[in-house]
Amino acid sequence: MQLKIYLPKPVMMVMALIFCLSSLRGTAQKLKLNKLGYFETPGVNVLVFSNQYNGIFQDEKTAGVELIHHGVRTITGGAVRLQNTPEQWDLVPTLVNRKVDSVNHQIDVTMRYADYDFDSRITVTPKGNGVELNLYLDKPVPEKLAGRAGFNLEIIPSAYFEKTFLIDGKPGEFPLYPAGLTKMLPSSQKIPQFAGHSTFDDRGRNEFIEPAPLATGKTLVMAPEDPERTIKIQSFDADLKLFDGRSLAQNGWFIVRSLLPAGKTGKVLTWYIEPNAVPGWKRAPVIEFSQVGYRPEQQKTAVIELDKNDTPLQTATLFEITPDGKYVERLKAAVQHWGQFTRYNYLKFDFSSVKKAGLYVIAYGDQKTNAFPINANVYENIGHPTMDVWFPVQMDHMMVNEAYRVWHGAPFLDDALQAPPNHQHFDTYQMGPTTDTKYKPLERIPGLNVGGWFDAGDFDIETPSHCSVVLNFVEAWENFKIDRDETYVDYPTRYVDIHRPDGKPDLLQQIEHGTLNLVAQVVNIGHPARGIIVPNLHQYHHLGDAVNETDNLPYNASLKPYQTDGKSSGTMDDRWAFTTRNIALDYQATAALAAASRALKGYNDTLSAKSLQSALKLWHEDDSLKMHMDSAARARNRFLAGNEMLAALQLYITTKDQQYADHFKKLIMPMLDRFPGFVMISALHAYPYMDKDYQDKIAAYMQKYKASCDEYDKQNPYGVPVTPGGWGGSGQVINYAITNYYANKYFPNIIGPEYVYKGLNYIFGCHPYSNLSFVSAVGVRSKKVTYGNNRADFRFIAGGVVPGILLLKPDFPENKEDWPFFWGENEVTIAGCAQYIVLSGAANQLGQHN
Ligand SMILES: [Ca+2]
Ligand SMILES: [Ca+2]
Ligand SMILES: [Ca+2]
Repeated sequence: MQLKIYLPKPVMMVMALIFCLSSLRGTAQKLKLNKLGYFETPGVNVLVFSNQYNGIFQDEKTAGVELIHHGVRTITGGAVRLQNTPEQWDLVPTLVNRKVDSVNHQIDVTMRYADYDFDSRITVTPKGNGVELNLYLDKPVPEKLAGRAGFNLEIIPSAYFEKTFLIDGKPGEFPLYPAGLTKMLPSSQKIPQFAGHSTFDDRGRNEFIEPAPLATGKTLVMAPEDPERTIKIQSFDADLKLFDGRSLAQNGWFIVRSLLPAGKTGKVLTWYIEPNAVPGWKRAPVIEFSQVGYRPEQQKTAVIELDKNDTPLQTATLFEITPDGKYVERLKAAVQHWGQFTRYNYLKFDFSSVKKAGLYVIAYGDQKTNAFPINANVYENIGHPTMDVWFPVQMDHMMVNEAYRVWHGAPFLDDALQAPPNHQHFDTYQMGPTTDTKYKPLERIPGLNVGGWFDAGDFDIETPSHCSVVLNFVEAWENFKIDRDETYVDYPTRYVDIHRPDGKPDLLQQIEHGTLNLVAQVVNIGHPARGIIVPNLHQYHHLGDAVNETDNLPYNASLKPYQTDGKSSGTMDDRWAFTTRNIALDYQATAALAAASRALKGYNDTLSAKSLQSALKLWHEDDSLKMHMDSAARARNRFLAGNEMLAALQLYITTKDQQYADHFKKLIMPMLDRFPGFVMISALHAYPYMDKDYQDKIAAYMQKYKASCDEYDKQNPYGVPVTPGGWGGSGQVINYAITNYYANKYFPNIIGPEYVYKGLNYIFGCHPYSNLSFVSAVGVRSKKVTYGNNRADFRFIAGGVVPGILLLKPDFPENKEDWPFFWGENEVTIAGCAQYIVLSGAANQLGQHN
């Protein structure tokens, strides 16, 4: 931000830069240990294991020693690691102990590799204009790790693209694309990856790749040309080596590393790390608003996010942009102080009084936002990219074409083999001690290569998500009559064409596509599978056309690996069906199948009938299976009661048989008492179908529910649930807005439409960190970098909804737009997108009711 004032003329620019580098540099303040347990000076925060490796998907690049540099998290993963460029599934240390010593201004952590009985300790303390990091060993590096274990810092490549470095004074440049040297080593030298899996397809050659360093020396200065990114690292003992992890994995980072010496104990490594701090630096304010715009009658409040050292201005201004390009002031008003949330201070600018249709910008200080509309129809198109493009691209077992582009061929025609018992899969699927099917381990289960969607950025059939998608789509079909036709689907040729009407509503076609796979599971397996997924880790991280994740030929044990007879192959790459039976999943599938049977009636009567048959079969079997469960087993199965309730409700709506309504009421009432926020949406779904007694009971809850909604206004400036965890909270906000749509529909005097608009505004840009819409290609400015299956291209698939804001401990909200590979921030999922379709329908109906 500060540099901008030096940039009006090219000549001044050089002068100014020299001034800037020479005068601003020497005066940086020393880092201080703050109350939140990290080292801080304006522009530089050094975190030492404020965040830990949580182990769900191994290395999530949000742990260890980290740097937030002028508002951007540029370094993570500072820890003892066992590879030059560790991949996601390489071993990570566990944190044994973390001590924050506020007297001596030191953070001290002990980490452990249990597999190698290897402990190490680092201390970090401010020194000069940076920090000193010391590494201690009580016992020497274990023999197996000698020459392997080192201290690594990981640097996000996107922050150093088009920038340079000096190593011992010698110049170099950070590569935009990996093209460094690598060498092959025998597998015997490889440190095994997590649980014996391997990310590398060595084609049977028993070898692995090791990247060579880009540069080696004792002093590394990164980006000396950019004061906001300049970092100096000095090692006083071992060499510093700079690596590029992207040669092994597209989500790899730049790594700076020193090997730990063999045979030594005590202090074995000292680094001095000096991230430059631009004196007096303050993060530029972020003006947060809905990129989709606003209806004239709705409340319109921008949230302005300020650096905690920034002094708030008194006012903000709304300009209208006229047809001849003039900015005409329509409102200048005082901003209200909301207070602090995470690390920022927040102001609010209310421009609700402006109701005239037109294009507007918000100005605060010397900043103006991009233009956005106020108009009655702003929500009209918000669901179209998701239904027209995103869902077709996710369609499994089909070729998907869009104009001149083929998104993917028809994949996974070799589905699927029976997963063996007692198997833990790396995508969290699990097989118990029995298969619960008639098939032998690795025997082919027929009939599964039909329908379904790729789960998310990966390509598995995730059955619980499928059930949730089908339920959401039926809800959108029945409540919002979304009958748009922009997709062509042809099953005989397995061909999907985007932007090509075929006379059939796309929403029904998607319901059909999901139901085809669910019914195939129940018919061929006997019950729903937890999921259908590739068995090998070296397949799972697949990027590119899904048709190549397997060879698309059924496995034939009589052939050798990589050998084929044209019809089958000897490569064990077919997906596995994880079939251990789970009654909670059965109930969820029952609900989805019962709902689908209604929507498909009159469209695909055969599938509709099979769907209801499958639902009833599961319901009756589960009734008897449940008898064998003791209360402890029931309690362990935490989704059991909730899903049983969903199944009862959907069976009732479909069959009108009173026993299901009674069952539903019996289940929901105690849950409504215990988890009102979680269950309210189901309670409201049921509302129009239930008797007066039920409706009165729900009405009695609504004041309490409203009070719980109003709490959010006290928790954060957005007035919606902003949740912590390893996955951003867009889904919770969308669920909140949909719940409030129904609450507003049935109880308009208690829950006003603003409880829905707040959720819409948040998703479309009025959220922390940036003001981008979290739905790609929806709103004037939206996410252009997401974790879809095209993430290696740093692009998006239109209509994808990202999880959004990750709240990193202790106080840093983040959603990267120059780095797609944080799934917790950027991974688009079928369940999230289907829920968003319901919200898009609700937003449009909300307009009609008001
Ligand atoms: Ca998955
Ligand atoms: Ca269609
Ligand atoms: Ca195959």
